[in-house]
Amino acid sequence: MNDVVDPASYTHLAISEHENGLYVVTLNRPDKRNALNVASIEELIRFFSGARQAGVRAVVLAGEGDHFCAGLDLIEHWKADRSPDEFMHVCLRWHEAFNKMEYGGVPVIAALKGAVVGGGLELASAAHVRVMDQTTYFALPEGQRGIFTGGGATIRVSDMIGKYRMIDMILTGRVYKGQEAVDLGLAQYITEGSSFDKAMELAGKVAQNLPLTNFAICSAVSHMNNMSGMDAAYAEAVVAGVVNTQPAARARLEAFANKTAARVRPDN
Ligand code: 1HE
Repeated sequence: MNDVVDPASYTHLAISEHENGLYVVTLNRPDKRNALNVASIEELIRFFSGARQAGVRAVVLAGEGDHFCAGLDLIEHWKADRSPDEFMHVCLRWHEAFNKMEYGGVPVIAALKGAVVGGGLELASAAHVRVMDQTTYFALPEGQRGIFTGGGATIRVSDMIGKYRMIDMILTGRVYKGQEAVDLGLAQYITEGSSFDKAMELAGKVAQNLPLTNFAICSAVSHMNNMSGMDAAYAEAVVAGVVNTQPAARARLEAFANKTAARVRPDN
């Protein structure tokens, strides 16, 4: 077994393999509401850096217990009494982890419940798809804690809901939940029942796509969003040149031509 997907090599993450290269990665510090300590971030970096090469085709990212993630491990941070330079490097490791998720080319579907707050929201925002349930709530309590976001909220949360809503969240501690959170873009799906079950269903579908196609979707779109329109159009043409001519796509195109492939219907 590739080391990267060996559950025994993780302490703060639980890793389980399901069919078709689907993996569930679970934050596994429920006693601490899955707060992100330094060691958890290092484990996320390790998994997401090697996932594609280890044959992972889709990931459901979940949290053990009632809450997805309570953000930065405030107790560890308080006890460490870090210097500015030390905390800058902590944040750079967070960016390393979350960039590996967003740009790594393996689809990540977050199954959200309970608190998705502070760094927990930053983590969720690095996933490609977010599924919430009726217990899920989103907040940026940094303002109240006397600190600031350091795991990419200024980029990804602003991108999801707009700069001024993000500023309001961190300034006033505003909480979003329910359908309003979906309407704003904090999640793409809300479930009556388990967000995990829905995330698994979506991941199962996604894992059937060709890996190179998923790589493009879960890497190129983010890169292109960082480019000028002209450069993004050029890069899109290059990526489509590679992806749309891949040998594995020919069988799918042929099935469409032969009328054996599923058609796109309103109830798909
Ligand atoms: C923690 C953390 C944590 C819980 N760091 N230990 N994030 C926050 O400001 C959110 C802080 N947490 C909470 O508001 C609440 O804990 C929850 C709403 C998430 C859950 O409430 P509850 O009543 O279920 O649990 P609890 O009793 O508050 O906490 C249970 C234990 O988890 C307790 O530890 P214990 O050893 O005393 O049992 C808590 O100390 C521990 N715990 N949350 C450390 N966050 C890169 S910059 C990012 C900046 C941020 O992320 S700021 C946002 C931080």
